[in-house]
Amino acid sequence: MLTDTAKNRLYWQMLLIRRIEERVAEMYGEQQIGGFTHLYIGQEAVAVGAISALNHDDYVISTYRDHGHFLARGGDPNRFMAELFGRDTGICRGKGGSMHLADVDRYFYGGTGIVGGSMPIAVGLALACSYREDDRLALCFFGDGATNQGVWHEALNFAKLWNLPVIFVCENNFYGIGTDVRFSSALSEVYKKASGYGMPGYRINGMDVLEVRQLCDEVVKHVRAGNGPALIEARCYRYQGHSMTDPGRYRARAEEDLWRKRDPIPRLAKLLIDERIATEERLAEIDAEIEEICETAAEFAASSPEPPASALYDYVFAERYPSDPHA
Ligand SMILES: Cc1ncc(C[n+]2csc(CCOP(=O)(O)OP(=O)(O)O)c2C)c(N)n1
Ligand SMILES: [Mg+2]
Repeated sequence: MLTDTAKNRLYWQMLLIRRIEERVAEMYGEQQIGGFTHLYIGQEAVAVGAISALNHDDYVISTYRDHGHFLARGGDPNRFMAELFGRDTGICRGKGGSMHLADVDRYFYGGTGIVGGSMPIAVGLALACSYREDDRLALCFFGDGATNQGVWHEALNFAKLWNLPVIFVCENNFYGIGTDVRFSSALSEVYKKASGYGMPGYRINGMDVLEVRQLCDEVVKHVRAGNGPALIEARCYRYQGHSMTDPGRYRARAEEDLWRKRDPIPRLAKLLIDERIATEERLAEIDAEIEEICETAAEFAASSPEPPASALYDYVFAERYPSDPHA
């Protein structure tokens, strides 16, 4: 059973992701942010529900749609926005951008532009956990499109063969760019793919943060107890196009409207009010607090310096961090 404080926290985190991404879209329009940017709006319940079930030192690995995962892991909104602006104060000193957020202090290993690329990283980290016998696990996010990549199948096979502590979380939003999952995947019910590798597979409503959290609590316990990997398919929907440059004309308007009615944020707001955990006034205050955080983040990013030209070759090789003040 979750405490009232925990439920409030889930709400707060989902709203932060929603509002900060709305700000990202605005900043992209103003050309403050360039390059590829993939919004997570609509899918917030998956990141927040799943990551909140972890310990602080479990590993989280993400895709290019990584803003929500980074923020749900407790990443700093200022350094997040500065990274998208390509500034020196960004979480990766402006060299990663939207698709390559990483925060090693929070065991958040990124952010990758390669579809399915999160899988072998997660399995490698889980192998390290197993080798060290340190009771930690890795949680790996990916999309429905990734489940047709060769590396996806290799990763599941290896993870089960070595009985590694890794949870694979598929965010099935039914599309890989403009392609409906039914046209790209021979088996579009992703959770069933787990049986091909002898691991449990679960399907959940990814628009309900409490359902995501509850299932993840159980799966985390199961995996941490040494029972090997598991696969979760969270069915969800991205409200925007694939990336900022995609007008998304391949989806029926009626379908989009249907999923908007399932929005995870008003859903939890209603529950908080019905269960007398929060009042309308308190929810309005939370909204105002978050607006302030987004405003501060945008100002921080805009007033931060660009990386110096002398930093061009930093981080090219892992052993050399010449201009890193923390080195
Ligand atoms: C190996 C590889 N192939 C193709 C691409 C181009 N690409 C970028 S996103 C994408 C769709 C992936 O869809 P999905 O896994 O469902 O994730 P979603 O975007 O829906 O979150 C493709 C094909 C890529 N980045 N990497
Ligand atoms: Mg998809």
